Amino acid sequence: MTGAGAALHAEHAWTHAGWQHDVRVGAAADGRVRGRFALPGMVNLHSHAFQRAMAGLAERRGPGDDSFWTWREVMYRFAARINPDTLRAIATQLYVEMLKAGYTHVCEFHYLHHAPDGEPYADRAAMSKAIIEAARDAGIGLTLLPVLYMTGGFDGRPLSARQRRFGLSVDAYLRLLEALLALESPAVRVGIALHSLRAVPEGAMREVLAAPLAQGRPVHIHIAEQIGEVQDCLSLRHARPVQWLFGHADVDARWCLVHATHVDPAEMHALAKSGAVAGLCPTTEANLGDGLFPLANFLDAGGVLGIGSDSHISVSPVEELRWLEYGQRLASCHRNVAARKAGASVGEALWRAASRGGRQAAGVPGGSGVADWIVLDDAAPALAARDTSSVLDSFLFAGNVPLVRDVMAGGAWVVRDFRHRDEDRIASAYRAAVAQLAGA
Ligand code: NGQ
Ligand code: ZN
Repeated sequence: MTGAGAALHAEHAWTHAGWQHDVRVGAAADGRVRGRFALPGMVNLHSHAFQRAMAGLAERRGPGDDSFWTWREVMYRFAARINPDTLRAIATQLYVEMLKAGYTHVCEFHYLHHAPDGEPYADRAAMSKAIIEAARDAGIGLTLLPVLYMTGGFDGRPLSARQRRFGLSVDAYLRLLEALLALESPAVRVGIALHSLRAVPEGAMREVLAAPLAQGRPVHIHIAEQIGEVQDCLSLRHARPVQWLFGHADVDARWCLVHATHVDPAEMHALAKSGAVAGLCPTTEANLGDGLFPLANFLDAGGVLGIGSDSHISVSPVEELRWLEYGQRLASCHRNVAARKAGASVGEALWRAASRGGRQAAGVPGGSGVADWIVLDDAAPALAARDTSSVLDSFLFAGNVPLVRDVMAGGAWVVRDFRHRDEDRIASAYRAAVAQLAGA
């Protein structure tokens, strides 16, 4: 923390050690912001950026009972129209929205590798580079997770026509990983991802996890989101998905198990004990009808969690954390679930857990060198007469007026007075891209 020329001067700044007072951070290279309450920026640990542009377009009932699987068909049809230019425009707008909402880093779980017909682009990293350019343009920290996707189901069936553009062999995957590692910088990290147990055969999983390039990096996987996949896994692999994964991989703190919705008590304890992050995406999980993660028992077992906006039906850490808590209240008929000790604040418990787990999942260090801050709106009525004991609860639970006024990401102010530094240009490019997709 630096002195008089600081970029941020907060009356109260919330750190992992608790609230600190009269805090000055960074050098004032691009101006100084003063505020009453500053919080560390949130990590969004799970994103499929292209899906932002279809948010709201799958809310009309189809001919039968709609489900995750019917939504996926709509999503596949939409994905089939995305190219590197539209991906860049959508992702840049999405990342601006994330910053304005209080996310300062995003883990992009990226599997749209090839052209719509399944043929690789001349530059096989063209789509990944569109993501990197988007993050740089918006000014958000990025952990790019190129995804291995090989099969259409647990039975090893080939990819469907619409899935072909996701497909990579292990060799092609490792070549892509190598190309992306060369693009790493302080703002861009690279991890690895297995789409799901449905999409990655056991042998391929082992090869990728054993590859020298993969060592020491975050490993993300979608798991046990839907009951149907638990049933398929049981019938073909004779174990539940999380149980199978723990039996076949060394799951440790490098891992992020995205969703992990349907876990039995033994799986939940194994996950908590492993130190892996449970990557919870409450608004998407609600939107897709996934189910509820056993939050209270997981927290009591010492489990690590983080949040993601996944399909981007909503882009707000406030909404993710609020619905994480509200889902539990609705299901259990109790209040204040995420706060596990008498006197504890739910808002603080949620923000602390999700920022710690998010950083772990993203592979970015936390601690005193943090250059990612959000400053809340001093003038907001919802925060009137709040102090350090109540501000996080009011921030997360009191209404829907945006309360994030300024955002510093990677040491630079990217949002000042509710405006992103380039939001008009980026929104126009986004509108043009979406108009083009609608006409495509
Ligand atoms: C995805 N999304 O990869 O975008 C997935 C749907 C799948 C979520 N699971 C596709 N929320 O899981 O096969
Ligand atoms: Zn996902």
